[in-house]
Formats: sequence, structure tokens, C-alpha cells
Amino acid sequence: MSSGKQFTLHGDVIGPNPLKVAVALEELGLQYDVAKVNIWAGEQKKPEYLKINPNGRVPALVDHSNGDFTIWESDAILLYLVEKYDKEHKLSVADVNEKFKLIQWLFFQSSGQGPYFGQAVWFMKYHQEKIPSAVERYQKEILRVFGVLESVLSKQEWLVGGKVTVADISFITWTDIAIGFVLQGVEGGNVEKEFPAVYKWHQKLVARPVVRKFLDIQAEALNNIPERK
Ligand SMILES: N[C@@H](CCC(=O)N[C@@H](CS)C(=O)NCC(=O)O)C(=O)O
Repeated sequence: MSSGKQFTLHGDVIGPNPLKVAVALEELGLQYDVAKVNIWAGEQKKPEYLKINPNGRVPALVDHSNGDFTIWESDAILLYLVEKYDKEHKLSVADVNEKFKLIQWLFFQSSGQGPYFGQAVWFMKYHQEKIPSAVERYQKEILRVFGVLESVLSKQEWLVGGKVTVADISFITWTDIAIGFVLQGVEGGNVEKEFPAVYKWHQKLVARPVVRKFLDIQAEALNNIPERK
């Protein structure tokens, strides 16, 4: 905590939600320490962590240069970072209308992508019973969400402002997991073929060196994940 770095990222630099925060911090050149929270051991539900994030999930971010200001929910963290520390609009937009478009996409990610994609993984991998209809429901929702993104990205390169922003970055991890795992073998789930603009957009994002670095760290960690408690 007292390394002198500006931020502490609680959670990790991997996983659908922490990874995007680590990407934004590094793309913006901000210095941070990671306080690891082992979600496989249930540390996110322990009283010490609940003081930081009462929702008991990762990530959470503490900004030591702002009186230890603490914020959780990955997309709220992204908004905080660009509002306060992206004056040059490297990952954000200047125009107010565009800013609300960016917020719109973050809301869509956190309400439309995150939960559905997350539930698909839950029912495919972790739920104690096999419930094919639940798996099918969430896989179909993924296809629907990709359909929404395709309808927009087939007409423009990025979600907002004609440039990469935190809106695009917020979608990376779940899109990667959907392409690499959840939609494998699903009818209509060949993303490159069925949603070519989404696929191209995602490939451009994962080619960014900072994104690639964290996805590689994540891939390595996933090989060593214990069974969830
Ligand atoms: N909407 C939250 C979701 C956070 C979330 O679900 N994080 C996962 C890890 S990626 C977690 O903490 N899982 C452990 C648990 O649910 O107990 C966000 O975007 O930050």
C-alpha cells in the first residue's frame, strides 16, 4: 500500500472485469500496485475486502492521490480514470454528446454483455447441474449482443468518437472468452463468419500491446486455475 504508486488495484490484472482496468491504467501511463484478491478462495467475501467493495467482487480501485478515493464496478472505474486523468482524450472523447454515447456503451456492456456472457460461462462450467436450456438461453443472448454490436460496427470502426476509447476496451475480455470458448460449436456462433465487423474490431483491440500482454498473463493463469469453491 505504501509503495508510493498512485493507485491500488484490488483484485488482479486478469479476469473479465479487472483486466480492463489494468489495460486502462497502463494505456494512460498511470502507476499502480495490485492487491491480489483470490476469488477462487473466496477472499472477495471477507470483511476486510467488503470494506473496500461492499459488493464482494473484483475489481476495486483506490486513488491515493485523491484522499484514498475508492471506486468499484469496472466500468465506473474506467469512467473515473478518463474523467480525471485523460485530459488529452487518449481513451475518451471531448464532446458532451459523444461522452454520453460512451457512457451508453459502458452501460450496455455492464448490463447487456457482462451478465449474460458471465451466466453462459457459469452454466457451462460451474453450475452443479447440467441445464442445457440455461446454457442455450445465455449463448443465444451472446449472439444477440454480438448482433447489436455488428449492426453498429459494420458502419463504423469504433463504438464512439471514431477512435478507440474505454467503451471498446470494456468489451474485450468477455468477447475474447465468447469467441475462444462459449460459442465454440454453437450454431451461428462462428464470430468471424457471422459477425465479421465485431471480429475485426476485436482483433484490432487484442493486437494492442498492453491488451495482448494482459490476455497472455490471463491465458497462462487459466491453465493453473483450481476448482472453484
Ligand atoms: N459488474 C461488476 C462485476 C464484477 C465481477 O463479477 N467480478 C468477478 C471477477 S471478473 C468476481 O468478483 N467474481 C467473484 C464473485 O462473484 O464472487 C464489474 O464490472 O466490476
